[in-house]
Amino acid sequence: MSVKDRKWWRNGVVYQIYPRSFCDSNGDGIGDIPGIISKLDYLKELGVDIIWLSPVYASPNCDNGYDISDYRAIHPDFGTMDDMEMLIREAKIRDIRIIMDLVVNHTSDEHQWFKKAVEGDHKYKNYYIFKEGKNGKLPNNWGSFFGSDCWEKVPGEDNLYYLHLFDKKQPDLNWHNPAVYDEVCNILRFWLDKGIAGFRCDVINVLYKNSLEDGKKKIALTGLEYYHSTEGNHDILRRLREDVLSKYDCFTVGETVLVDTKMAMDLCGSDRKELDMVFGFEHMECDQIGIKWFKTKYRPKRLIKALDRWQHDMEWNANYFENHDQPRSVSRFGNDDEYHDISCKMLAGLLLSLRGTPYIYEGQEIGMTNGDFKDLSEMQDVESHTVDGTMKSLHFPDRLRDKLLKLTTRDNARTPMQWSGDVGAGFTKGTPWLKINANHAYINVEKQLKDDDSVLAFYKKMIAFRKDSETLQWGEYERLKSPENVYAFRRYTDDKNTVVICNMTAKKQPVWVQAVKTRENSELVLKFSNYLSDEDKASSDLFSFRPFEFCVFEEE
Ligand code: TEU
Ligand code: CA
Repeated sequence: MSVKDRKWWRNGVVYQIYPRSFCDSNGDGIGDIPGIISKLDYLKELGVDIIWLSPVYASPNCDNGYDISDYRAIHPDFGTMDDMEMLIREAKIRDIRIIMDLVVNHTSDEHQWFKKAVEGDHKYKNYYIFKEGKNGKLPNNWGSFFGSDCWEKVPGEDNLYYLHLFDKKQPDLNWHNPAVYDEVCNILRFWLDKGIAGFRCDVINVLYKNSLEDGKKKIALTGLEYYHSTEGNHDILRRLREDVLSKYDCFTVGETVLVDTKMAMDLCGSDRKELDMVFGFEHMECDQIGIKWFKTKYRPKRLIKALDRWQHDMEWNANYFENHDQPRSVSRFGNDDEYHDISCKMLAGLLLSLRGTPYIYEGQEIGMTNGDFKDLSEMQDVESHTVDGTMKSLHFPDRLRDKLLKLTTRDNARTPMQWSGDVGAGFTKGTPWLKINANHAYINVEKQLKDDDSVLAFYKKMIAFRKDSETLQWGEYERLKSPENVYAFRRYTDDKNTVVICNMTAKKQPVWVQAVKTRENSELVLKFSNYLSDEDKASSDLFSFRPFEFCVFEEE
């Protein structure tokens, strides 16, 4: 499928900032907006066009800002509204746009709407989903995304509960109520008028619940069939676009949980007029059994298969290997030991060669690894603590519980950004809110800025290479034949053909490169690679791909 419309958000490189962990300007241990402003030049240098800012709104922080108590206020930990306006201005001066997180499946239980609702105010009661328990039990058998049930008793009531698909401090909004729709339209306008260039829309395909019946029993997310990508949800997305978003030069990327490519196309195909692109999760599931807390051995061919399916089926992709909910990609799909740098570079090359908008998560550009937590006591993630409780109640052996938590905790991605090798990692002069990884001593920005062969330098070069390449930015995609754990594909336009080959393993892999050219009298010429010495390779037919080798060829 081809996209004719060359929008800025299609060839832009996006960088996700998790504000708490990015840069602390005042020594309270928490990253903040002035800290972000101080790093804009760094981002510009890297080649970033768009920043996705995770929530900076007022919040009691039970889920680090994904529990919003005021959509129009900045959390004092992060700064003031003046700081936010300054950030938008300073970014604009550098030609960087900012998108914000839109979290409207739920609010915080400390939002004034919810407070008024539980005080009995009729108007606001209809903003949320309340239901009576039945026969001394919860209103239904649904399960939450954080691995618990999803009903909490309303304080002061005998038998009245509210629905929360996430934490109990995140009550779900009632999207059957037109007043909720109007509130959200106004919130969108408020930020768009301030110069925000779009939104990353949190769990945006579970807003509209068809009914509150008991669901078919499953190990996790019982009840999903009643609220997952419902017709009512599609309708909301279409109306938000028509009524508000289409009036601005902005875009939306939906975080759409549990969708296959068919459902994803229904959410962001250009004919649908709903979202502009979505984050799929299939490639994130390639090392798990059923649900995300059960990890299995990573096999590259599963990752390749998922990536290929999305590349092939989607009109346009939002490509990512990391975000604030996922373990670090080098610890997961690469090698965070012997082949650290080279595997990071291969993943960078791959990410920036795929068809779609690339999203880089803070720290990914220097190859930050999973956290080095001793045990749960060093983790802050509300999900990890809830899941731990559930595993305990199911009598999981201690060692297994500990192992699964370390592999899956979202704190793996949330450890403070490693700016330098100093105490505090150049992130803070105070005590960091979450433990800094000890490897900041040798994995850090300061060191990599001085090294032409660093992961950071490679990201810079690869971004620049992509920006120079018509095919990588706009070309079509086709998978090519290759050994099982080697990912080979071409990106092409009518007159240009670019071949990308990634060895996804730590073993050598033989590949007949010239066998995949499209014309008889042509040759595939090596243009870019993550290894320094490639002379021996440039003209040979049988390439022996070294561990995690990544190469781009042009057909000439
Ligand atoms: O995450 C939604 C979500 O379902 C998952 O992708 C997430 O990994 C979660 O852990 C479920 O297993 C979004 C946000 O990205 C996440 O940080 C929030 O906690 C969540 O929504 C609730 O707002
Ligand atoms: Ca701070």
